Amino acid sequence: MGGWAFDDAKVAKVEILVDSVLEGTANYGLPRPDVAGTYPHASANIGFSYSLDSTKFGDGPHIVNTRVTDNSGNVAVLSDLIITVSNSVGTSVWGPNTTWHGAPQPRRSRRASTWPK
Ligand SMILES: [Ca+2]
Repeated sequence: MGGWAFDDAKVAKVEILVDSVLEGTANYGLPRPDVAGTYPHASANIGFSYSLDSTKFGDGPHIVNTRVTDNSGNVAVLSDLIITVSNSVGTSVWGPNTTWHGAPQPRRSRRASTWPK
């Protein structure tokens, strides 16, 4: 899964939560030149990606949140992303605009959020 986030100063870390529990830290700093078209003041490398191991979760709906912390310690939790896990059928499962690792389709990214100033 992936998205982007930027701050008025600097993003310190992007974390992924599943059902309100910290799952891990996303890889932040990927190039997202497309965002600059909408937000010219955004820096270039504001993308993030995270590979979520769906086998850690039971089948059914789960809530994914992205938690962004800036270098001043300010925290923002982005809006809920509902995903549906279905490990039993042996295929990767998609949430809205979300790409799981191992899925046959090319990566897509969702618009995570703009950062509140
Ligand atoms: Ca800030």
